[in-house]
Amino acid sequence: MTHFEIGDGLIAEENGKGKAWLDEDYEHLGRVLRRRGVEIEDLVKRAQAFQVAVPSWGLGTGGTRFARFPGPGEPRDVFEKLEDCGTVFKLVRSTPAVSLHIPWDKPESAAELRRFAKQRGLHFDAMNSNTFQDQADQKHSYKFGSLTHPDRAVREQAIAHNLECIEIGRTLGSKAHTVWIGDGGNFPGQMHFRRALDRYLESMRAIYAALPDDWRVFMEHKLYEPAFYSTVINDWGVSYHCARELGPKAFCLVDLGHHAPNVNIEILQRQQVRRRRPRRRLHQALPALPDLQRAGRRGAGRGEGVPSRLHARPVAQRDRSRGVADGERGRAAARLCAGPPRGPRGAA
Ligand SMILES: [Mn+2]
Repeated sequence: MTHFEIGDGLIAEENGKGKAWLDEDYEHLGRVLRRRGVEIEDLVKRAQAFQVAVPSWGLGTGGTRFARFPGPGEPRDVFEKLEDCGTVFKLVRSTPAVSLHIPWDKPESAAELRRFAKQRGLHFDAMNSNTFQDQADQKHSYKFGSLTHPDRAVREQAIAHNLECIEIGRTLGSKAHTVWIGDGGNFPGQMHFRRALDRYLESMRAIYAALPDDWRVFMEHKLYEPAFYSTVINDWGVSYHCARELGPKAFCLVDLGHHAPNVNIEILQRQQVRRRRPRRRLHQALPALPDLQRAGRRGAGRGEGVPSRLHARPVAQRDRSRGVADGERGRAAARLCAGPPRGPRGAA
């Protein structure tokens, strides 16, 4: 079996081709910014602090409801996926984390996987559970729901799966868990909306209780899919209500692709940040308005006291990927085009 890996030499060679232009542009931009009282190196530091986790399921061809057309060289197991994550990281320098899906990428030995990742400079971001499809060995079916299923035995199975994800994540060094459920109804009258939500909260409370103190749990809403008529966690409002009910470790996951057309997702995301952070605390911590705005943006990236995490729109429907709002994405893309990293994190 041939093994191909993009080496550091090739990357350096390709980067070298554009370096003269990059230096010229960088110097010019530095002068332009200095005229406005902004130091370019400060901006570079902040841009380099921005990091994105690559989802383990984003490295192969995604499925559609009709077919899947894999290409040559796709990773066949979780180790090959991590090798690919390592390559992505080498190329873009801003993706040191991997978001793992269980059971698709369930490791036989989480400790071994953690070592393998570490050798490539990678660590593990949020875990992701799956109660939206049946696995070969499971006792109860999720056809009619998981965490909100009327049958307690099904809910307990779904809760147990989430606890297992957290347990694997502890060994991997993860600090967060993501829950997306496909629970919903296809027809009016099929599901009792209020009781389904009650059951969701009851199940989530059991998951929340198992969460280590320094972990966070992200709840992902989705307007439709797979159910066509109603979805239990259908929008940010329901998600926010649940986060408030559960406690400070619970956050809303804002996937840019899971809203009705024309919803201004940036606004609702910022408003959620505002709701979560009382004004009093903001004023105490941040005396001046520019600082306040800056802190808000930092919070969106790192989630410090911020009730949401972003998924990027272009890959949202099937292959979920942790990402950023359009403006941020523009900046990230600009950085990808800018060649090798500069400044303090150069060798990271
Ligand atoms: Mn999503």
